[in-house]
Amino acid sequence: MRTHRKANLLTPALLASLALASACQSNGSKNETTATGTAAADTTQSAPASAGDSTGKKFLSQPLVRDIYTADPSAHVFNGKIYIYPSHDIETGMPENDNGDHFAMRDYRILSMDSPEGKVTDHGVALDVKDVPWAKRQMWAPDAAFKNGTYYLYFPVKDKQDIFRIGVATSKSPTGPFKADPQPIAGSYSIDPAVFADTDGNAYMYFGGIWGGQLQRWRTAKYDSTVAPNQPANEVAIGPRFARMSKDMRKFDGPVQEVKILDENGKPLLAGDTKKRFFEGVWMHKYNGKYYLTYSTGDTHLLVYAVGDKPEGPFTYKGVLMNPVQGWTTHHSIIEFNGKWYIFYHDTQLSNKTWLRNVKVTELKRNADGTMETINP
Ligand code: FUB
Repeated sequence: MRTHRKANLLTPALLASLALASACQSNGSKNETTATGTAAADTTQSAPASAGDSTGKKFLSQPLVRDIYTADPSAHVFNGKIYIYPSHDIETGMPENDNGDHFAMRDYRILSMDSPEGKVTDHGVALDVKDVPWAKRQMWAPDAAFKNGTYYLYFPVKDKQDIFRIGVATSKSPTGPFKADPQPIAGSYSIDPAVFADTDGNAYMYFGGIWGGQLQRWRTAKYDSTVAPNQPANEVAIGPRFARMSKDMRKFDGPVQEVKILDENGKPLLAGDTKKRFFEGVWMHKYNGKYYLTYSTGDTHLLVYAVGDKPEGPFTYKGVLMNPVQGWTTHHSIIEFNGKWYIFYHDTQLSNKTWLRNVKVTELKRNADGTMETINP
């Protein structure tokens, strides 16, 4: 089940988090506010949920903001500043299930920081589901890009037929507000877009997620709602999708392809290899001329990575980037800032509820051979 893997503990901290959940519901204004949270090492904060370490365990980093719930952080450096495009988690009372109906988000709020250790600013609502003509529900993990003076927000949301599509919205400001195009990107489906701008000026979208992300229902060009979430273990695992972006960044320029992820012997990963195979939350970055495809393994709760020579792959599995966080989902992004590399991720430290998450950041370290150190969050 895409539900709690770890037991919920009813503690005073959890009660505090309920108060936070209630505050989060009313905190939808567009006013720019400065968050009370600070990055990584500061554990002395006094926000209502500061005792939110409901399991008593130590966390590597602290939540970046504490007055709203945020998840799926896609971070980018625009004009020397860090912008985070997260999901905005809310409490809606939807029951937990494998479709992820309990992730019932309705808008996006953008965060910014001058540095990974700096103060975090919450810029208010950047896009609301009610302002997307084709959308019905569940604004999941977004991403953003910048080109020729325009910022692009890419977002997965279910359409009126309850099928995930990927939309695009534009703004002249990295913090919005964003205006959505009247239709989703033609040919798009499933969830978790990640747009990667290569050094040669080409841009690509990676996307997809199985189970509640519906990717298994796209074996052909036609959506088939009858396909079961789990593939037979001996089948080649479903891969993330990849498409080149058009020059105007609003369309796919060419066909959507499936990305191949291979094991160390050059054989495609199998569906039964659940600690290595792709589930959701893909990200792409380039380091020393190599393409690093990082992603979540979903029901085994790992962030792992595979390396390739071209943006379209194939990619060869290399190892675990991050061990499981507290909470069912794990989702991340990677940026370089002032010569260091950082990973933005989330866990459920403030709420201990799978669907009420908080974003975090920590440094990502590499070995001389380009492999990445495993992070214990
Ligand atoms: O936030 C909803 C979904 O949970 C995302 O789209 C997935 O990547 C997972 O984090």
